[in-house]
Amino acid sequence: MYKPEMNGVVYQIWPRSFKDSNDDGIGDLQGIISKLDYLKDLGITTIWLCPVYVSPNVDYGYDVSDYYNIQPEYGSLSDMDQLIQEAKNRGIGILMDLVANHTSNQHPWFQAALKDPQSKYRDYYIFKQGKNNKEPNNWIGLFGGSAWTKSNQPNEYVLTLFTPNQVDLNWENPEVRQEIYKVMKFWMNKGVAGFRMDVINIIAKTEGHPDKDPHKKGYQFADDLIISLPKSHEYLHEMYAEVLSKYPGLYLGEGMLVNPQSCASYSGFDQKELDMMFHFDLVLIGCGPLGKYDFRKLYRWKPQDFKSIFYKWQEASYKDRFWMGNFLSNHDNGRSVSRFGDEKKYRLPSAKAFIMSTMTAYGTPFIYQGEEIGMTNMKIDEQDWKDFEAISDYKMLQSMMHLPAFIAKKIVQKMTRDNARTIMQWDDGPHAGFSSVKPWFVLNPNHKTINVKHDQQDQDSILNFTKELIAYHQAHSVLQQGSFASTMTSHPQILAYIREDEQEKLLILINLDHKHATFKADNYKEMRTQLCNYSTYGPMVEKMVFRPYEARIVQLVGQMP
Ligand code: TEU
Ligand code: CA
Repeated sequence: MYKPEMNGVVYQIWPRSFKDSNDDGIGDLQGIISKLDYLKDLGITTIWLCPVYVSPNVDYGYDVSDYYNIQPEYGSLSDMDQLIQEAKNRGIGILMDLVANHTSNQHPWFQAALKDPQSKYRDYYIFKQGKNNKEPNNWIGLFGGSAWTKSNQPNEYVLTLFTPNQVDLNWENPEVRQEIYKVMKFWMNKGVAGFRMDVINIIAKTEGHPDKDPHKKGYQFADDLIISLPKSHEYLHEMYAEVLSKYPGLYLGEGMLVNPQSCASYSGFDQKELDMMFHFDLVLIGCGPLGKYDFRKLYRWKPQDFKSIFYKWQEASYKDRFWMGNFLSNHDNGRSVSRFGDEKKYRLPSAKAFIMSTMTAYGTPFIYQGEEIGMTNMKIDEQDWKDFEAISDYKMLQSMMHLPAFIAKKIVQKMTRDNARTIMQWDDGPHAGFSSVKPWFVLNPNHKTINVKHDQQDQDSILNFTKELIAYHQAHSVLQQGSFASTMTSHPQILAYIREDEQEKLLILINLDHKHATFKADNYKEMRTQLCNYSTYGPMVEKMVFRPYEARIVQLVGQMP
């Protein structure tokens, strides 16, 4: 269903690396509060706050051991109350991250299940007898290895689709569902503006957990045995009835391996489930079907590949009336300027160009911390790696894919989630203004030149262009709820599309390449450039050459006779 909050601009914060307020080298809630004026000035309307619940931090907060309290290193419940209030005072809503597919194995529910096999909490999780002295089935874990972890009973396992420390909740159990709804109401009553829901489309698993392709050797991806099952919709309809319909807010779902059809049922306007979904087809561009560490396509892609994915999702969501959150980087995927643009010669125009694609697309735009200043990936030394997925896949690439270590390392350094978790670069100081002590994680040496303070003082900076884009998006409803139509679809480099409503018609033109691009404009009476990512630019004329990564928002006035 349409909600005004969907017209906003969301800024994603991964708290551990955002801003440290008490000089322990770790980002925290007071640090975020100290940056709310910066975010207000940027023009964002909503913050998606990655998990800050109590957690052993095996997966940095996505392994929750207490949904009702704040991880002490991030602060306290009263800090959270203050953040919610201070943000509200600035017209900014806070979305919490609902991690409901699994809990940490340190959660009291799981600890009780281990202690007493008769405990009611055993049915909160998916315990299963092994088969022929092996795991109950052949499912692969999403971070490598088996999807099952031995419990404390002989020949018994528990489902752990992610790390072995993240135990999948049994959503079949109505008590589990009620527990999650209770958590949601607790935080909504505290004034949060809604939730981003972690891997929400895999909360249902096929009855009996059968093998996937039993004739195949080795572990197999459970795929259609866990992805977007009909029961997941039953659960979300119940969640809608019990929580979402009673607590006005913004509810977005992260969907693993979703497609336009499944998203139409998760975030379709009339579905009574979620307000929007994320897909990962763009951030996984150039990867094989098994995700970011499937290197078999050598991570190669062309502008046309980006265009076809972009058009596929934009046309489907507009035509079939479902809503998406548009993003090009987040805490799980590399920095967008490194992943899609050119972090060296054309860092400025390319960072701006890709932010423009997000800001002008049909759906709600998301900016990830640091994306607004064009922060880049960083070649992180192995001894500094923190990302469980990367460390686990580094071993898998060598053991299962038989890659030599140096190749596996190159792949990890390119795709690791750590790239997105380097310390936020506020200024050129020794710890980039993040803290006055050595931060918990690596800081990109390029913070000397790539930082907020520098960008605030440079009219032509990525930060100032992002600010302009956000202001333009917020001032032009055509970019919020206007129609979407692809155009120039066969052009090899330029991503072009039209957004239109009763007030105006905009043509967005983005050269996705580091090479010049020529094109012939359609026969419009007048084309007025509204925004361009190059500080100097000529007028729009019929036949034009676009510079590397040149991007424009053009207002179209009247058709030629
Ligand atoms: O991520 C799971 C997931 O679907 C992503 O890893 C996605 O496959 C990837 O971004 C594609 O490149 C969610 C959280 O975002 C992640 O941080 C957690 O580690 C994971 O769930 C388990 O909670
Ligand atoms: Ca701190």
